Amino acid sequence: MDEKKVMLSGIQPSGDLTLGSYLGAIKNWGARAEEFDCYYFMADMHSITVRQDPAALRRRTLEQLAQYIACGLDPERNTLFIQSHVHQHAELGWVLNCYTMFGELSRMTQFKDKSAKNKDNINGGLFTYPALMAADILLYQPDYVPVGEDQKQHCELTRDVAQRFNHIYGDVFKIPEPYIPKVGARIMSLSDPASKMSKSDKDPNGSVYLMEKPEDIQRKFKRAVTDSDTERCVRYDPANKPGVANLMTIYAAVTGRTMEEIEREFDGQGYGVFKPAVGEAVVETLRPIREEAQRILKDKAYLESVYRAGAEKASRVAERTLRKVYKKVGFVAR
Ligand code: ATP
Ligand code: LTN
Repeated sequence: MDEKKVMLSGIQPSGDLTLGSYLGAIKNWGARAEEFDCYYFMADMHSITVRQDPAALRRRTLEQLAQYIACGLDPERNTLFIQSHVHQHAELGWVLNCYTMFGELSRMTQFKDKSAKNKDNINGGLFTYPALMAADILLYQPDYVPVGEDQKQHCELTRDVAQRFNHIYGDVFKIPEPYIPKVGARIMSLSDPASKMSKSDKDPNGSVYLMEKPEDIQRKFKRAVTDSDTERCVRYDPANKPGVANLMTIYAAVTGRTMEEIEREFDGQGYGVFKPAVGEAVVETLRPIREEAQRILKDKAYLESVYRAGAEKASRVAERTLRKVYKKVGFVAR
């Protein structure tokens, strides 16, 4: 029997991946392939909770797969798949909808944020999204779900739903833990350090994208909002200097240095030296990822072979859990 622990995560192909998605989530995924049995997917079914252009969604789903591989996820060691290819997600999603409470869903901050941003399309899917996310996770019985801090609430709801189900029917689901990085769990916008860096941000200067050209990345860092205090020194003080703290967090995450080391490195130097240094470190981190993703993206046959094999493996695993659930709730076996 396979004793390896299981890890699983997904990202919606609703926009181009950002430095936030990389530092908060993907960076943690590849590193663990030896130790864990890993499943990573493109959450295309989640994406349509917000209206998408069909051609753009298709293109971004494949681009995202190329970027996963370029970030170090070897398809030989990780199961990479497209959510809509594995029909068990929708099926378990429906069942779990019936075990997720209206009150719980009403408290989700992502629902509140997204419904405020999409006032003309507050659809049922946007509301019940966490039940589908719980299904995404619980189908694979994972031990850990590596995500950024904004997804902690959804992971906690997943645990509550799994515990509720287990309480009624016995041990069907493993109770998973969110796996949130110590540095980089919440990268903020470069133009507004009070809001999260996000792929659907309307302000193009707030987010840095994995596929962006080095000169554009550098320009965004040079223009990054720092703080209006008179001190103008590089010191980690998130409450009073959120812009500088965010840049320090990014620098720490890409260089592996501590906040004290960074303060020492830039001691006596102003933001005019610090900001381009952060930009340069990010450019050098993303350069190999961008180049590799561009190369992989040209090979459509390879990408197809990866997502087909991924869906086959994922489907086999997911089916085992789904069968158990169907039996427990009282569906007649076919
Ligand atoms: P959208 O704008 O479409 O809602 P997003 O950019 O907010 O998307 P995703 O890219 O879907 O978020 O998130 C993918 C993963 O990256 C999740 O695990 C999420 O927690 C993490 N993540 C996203 N943005 C950040 C961020 N700014 N800092 C740290 N982690 C992040
Ligand atoms: N909700 C996540 C994407 C997501 C996910 C998942 C993450 C969908 N299903 C399962 C981890 C596990 C987001 O919006 N970033």
